[in-house]
Amino acid sequence: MAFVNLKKKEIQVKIVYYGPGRGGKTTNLEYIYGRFSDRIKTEMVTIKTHGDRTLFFDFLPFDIGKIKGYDVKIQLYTVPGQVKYNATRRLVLRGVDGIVFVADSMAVRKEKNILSLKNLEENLSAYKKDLGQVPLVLQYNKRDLAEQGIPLLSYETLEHTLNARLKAAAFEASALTGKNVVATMKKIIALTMASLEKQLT
Ligand SMILES: Nc1nc2c(ncn2[C@@H]2O[C@H](COP(=O)(O)OP(=O)(O)OP(=O)(O)O)[C@@H](O)[C@H]2O)c(=O)[nH]1
Ligand SMILES: [Mg+2]
Repeated sequence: MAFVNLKKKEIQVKIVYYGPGRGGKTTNLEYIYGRFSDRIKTEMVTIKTHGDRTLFFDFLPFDIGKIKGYDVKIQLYTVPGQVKYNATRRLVLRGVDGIVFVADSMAVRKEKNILSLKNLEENLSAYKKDLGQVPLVLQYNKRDLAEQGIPLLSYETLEHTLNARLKAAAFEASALTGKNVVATMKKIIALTMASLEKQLT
């Protein structure tokens, strides 16, 4: 359940971008920040990076207005995708309300996507949460690389390997060009808010 401040009539909604290292999680948040910088009053926070690798997390907060008299504050987070940072990944998942799984479409990353999704399920189970129950959107990122002749997993293969059981909403995207980045975000916010509204009533 999201953090509800009854006194301030405010709800904090936590959405986590999860996925394998170098898949494009941070790039998603950077694109969103760039697109909506006029509406996002606070700065995007990047807690420690080494080169362009996330060592801790990224954090992007913004307001989306009122629902049932409550001010809704969306907080987007990314986890560090590198295998060795699992303790941090698990910590960032604490209190999560919705998840975007950013898969890397590159054919060479097929196994990494599968392992990362499995790791997500394991880490959620530490909080007694089931991936089938948490609002979830899959994003098949880096579709733009097809133009450079880089072998990509087809949409069908990605659906089959990652989404056969979950049957979550899925978007083909490019965090670099911005294709479907906002659509992905809008979908996860809509699913998460619908789920929270149910819990609030
Ligand atoms: N061509 C292309 N490159 C991308 C895309 N998304 C991300 N990248 C590049 O892939 C690299 C890794 O992207 P990040 O956003 O840092 O990946 P991450 O998932 O945050 O990685 P970790 O922080 O290590 O977990 C960067 O060089 C990005 O510019 C995309 O859609 N297309
Ligand atoms: Mg990152």
